[in-house]
Amino acid sequence: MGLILPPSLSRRRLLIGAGLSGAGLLLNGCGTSLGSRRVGQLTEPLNQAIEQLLLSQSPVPEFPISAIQPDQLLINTFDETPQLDPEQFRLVVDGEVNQPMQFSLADLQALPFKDMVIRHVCVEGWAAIVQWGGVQLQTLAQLVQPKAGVRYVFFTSADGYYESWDLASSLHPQTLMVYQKNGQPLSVDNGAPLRLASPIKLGYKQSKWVTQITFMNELRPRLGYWEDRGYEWFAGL
Ligand SMILES: Nc1nc2c(c(=O)[nH]1)N[C@H]1C(S)=C(S)[C@@H](COP(=O)(O)O)O[C@H]1N2
Ligand SMILES: [Mo]
Repeated sequence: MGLILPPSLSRRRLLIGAGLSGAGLLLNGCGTSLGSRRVGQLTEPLNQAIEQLLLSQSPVPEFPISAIQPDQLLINTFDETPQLDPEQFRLVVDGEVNQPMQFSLADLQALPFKDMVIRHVCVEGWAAIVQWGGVQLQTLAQLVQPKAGVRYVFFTSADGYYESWDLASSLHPQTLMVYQKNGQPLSVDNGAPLRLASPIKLGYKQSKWVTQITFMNELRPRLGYWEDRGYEWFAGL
């Protein structure tokens, strides 16, 4: 199944907006650095509250490639590691949106690519400088068009893990859904096919094996796997 686009947003328009030819995109779906382009240039305006958020957030300073610490990122998984077939994988993006969609890995790789070198910080007392590569969550939001009342985003993972984030943090320019780590395809242990990565939240907010992203007006009843066991919900860095 291909990328389902809303009627107002043809694939052609998306490609033109992203500055790519269709052929170039098919041959080289990732690796083109279009991350600096404002999402507003990509499609039509979102609702006003979201436009406001996109304009108000400035990026956290990143590290040079030479600062990456490939051996410092420890695997931290609460239970069994799920094995997802990347060919069958679909990311569902739904909830309080005008246009629920689902994305194959190829669909995600055809969207504008962004990478970043940031510090991952686990509350258990370790940290690692990592390069992550994928798609901005704000790009996905742009496609599904959250309704005016949306304030939270809920992430469902294949291992039973779950997380919720405030909308502003979710739409931060460095909050990414990633399929690459340190320039390589993401490993299963690190969350393949798709995980969250962001420099503005602690490690436990960064869900691995994400299969569903749901835009919501209300937060409760479930906050997050660790939050429901006493950890802080906002978990900002
Ligand atoms: N689905 C899922 N996501 C998860 C976890 C998990 O157990 N399951 N652990 C979290 C914690 S506490 C951390 S520190 C990071 C670790 O990511 P890594 O294993 O790729 O280093 O993943 C986070 N995301
Ligand atoms: Mo963690």
